Amino acid sequence: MDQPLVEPEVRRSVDGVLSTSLRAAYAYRHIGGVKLYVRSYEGGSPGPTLRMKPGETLRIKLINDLPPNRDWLPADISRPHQFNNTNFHFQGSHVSPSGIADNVMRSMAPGHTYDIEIKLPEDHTKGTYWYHPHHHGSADIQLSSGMVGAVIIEGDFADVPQIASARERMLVLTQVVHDANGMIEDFETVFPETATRFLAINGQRRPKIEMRPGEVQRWRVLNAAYQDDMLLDLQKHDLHAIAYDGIQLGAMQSLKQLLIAPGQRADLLVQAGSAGSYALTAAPYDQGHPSPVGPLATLVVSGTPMDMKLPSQLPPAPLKSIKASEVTNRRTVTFSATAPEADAAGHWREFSFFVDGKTFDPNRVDHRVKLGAVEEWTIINTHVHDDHVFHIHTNPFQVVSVNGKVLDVPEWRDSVIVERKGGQVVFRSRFLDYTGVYMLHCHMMNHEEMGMMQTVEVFKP
Ligand SMILES: [Cu+2]
Repeated sequence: MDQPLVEPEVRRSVDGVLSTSLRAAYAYRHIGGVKLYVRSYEGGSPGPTLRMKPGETLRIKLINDLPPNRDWLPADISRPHQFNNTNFHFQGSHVSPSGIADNVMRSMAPGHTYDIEIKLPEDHTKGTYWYHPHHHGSADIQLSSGMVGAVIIEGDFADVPQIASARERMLVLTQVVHDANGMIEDFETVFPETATRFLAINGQRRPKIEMRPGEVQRWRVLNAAYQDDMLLDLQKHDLHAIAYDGIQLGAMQSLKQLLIAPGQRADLLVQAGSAGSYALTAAPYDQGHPSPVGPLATLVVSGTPMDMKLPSQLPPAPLKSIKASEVTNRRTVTFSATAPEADAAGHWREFSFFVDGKTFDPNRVDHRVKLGAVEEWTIINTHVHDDHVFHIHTNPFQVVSVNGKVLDVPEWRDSVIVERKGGQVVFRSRFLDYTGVYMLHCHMMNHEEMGMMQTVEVFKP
């Protein structure tokens, strides 16, 4: 504890291509006085941060060095299984979901090596994205083990001197869980809503973030936690959001606290106050069960003051707002669950999680969307006990209303909280560039693993 924050290793593109390997294997990791032996990328957690630009290609050789699976495929595939299968998802990217690109239908078996090639379009939004495994059956166990990493698509805010000159920090937030042996070998280790032992940033427990008085830093915050929301609070400091989910905001939002759901990103400007130590914490938040709380880091402000300023305005948001008159089709998606009376204290086998009343079936197409469509979707959560986090691949969406209340400024996202007891989120999305099959799901990985996921097929009519 109180060690300086260490940022993940950075791997960059060269001549338009980011070519790298990513090895999935067990590794020993020391964190906050605990020794873990868990599935990892490149022997650590988080994995390397990938930095590239729009128009470039990401080429990964994914080496699955995990041991063979020793269990068979269960009759019900929404029972966690075969924890050593993996694959690769580039979350938030607007790229092909097919072939060897951002295709989460692929199965990467232990003992084998796989090529991944993802081409970013020239006009891709720039900001903070991330990657993680997405194999149904094992994704939850692998994420909760720390198999997560950031992707930075460079070039946003280049014309805003107050942001361009700010020191950048990559902050990857995770929930640390493990069994008595420092391992994660059973779904029971991750499922109870109270399973979290402590929270971590960049695989460190309560590191120290240093700033000078008056200094402005840009914090790229990624909630890579496998299950829960975090309500971020920086003692005596405001958090100034400039982008969500890798998409620039048109105006800075200054917040006392930031609620960030699993899967979401927030780019924040922080201006250090006077010399002193300030706690960055996850404050209490009720998401149906209490979200995990506790210290994340300590901001230590010291040294010669710096004369820096927050920007007075931001450039226009990069994606064009979708007007109601553009909408060509509407649909509704309902999240629901059955839970025992004891809810959070219940055993995972007592729960079921559904989208539109069904658990996930990779051989079924749940939504067919015409290429070129502009759609308005209403997401409803009828589950009484829990908020859920709607996430969809390939195309971001613009949230226009939450619980019946129209947002003053519609918000682009790829993941959004849908509150319990009938909470509703309405968004609009364009399906213009890519055909193929991809996923929508709850980004609380315990729920996704137990079936709260659907397929979407975009087809050329
Ligand atoms: Cu959920």
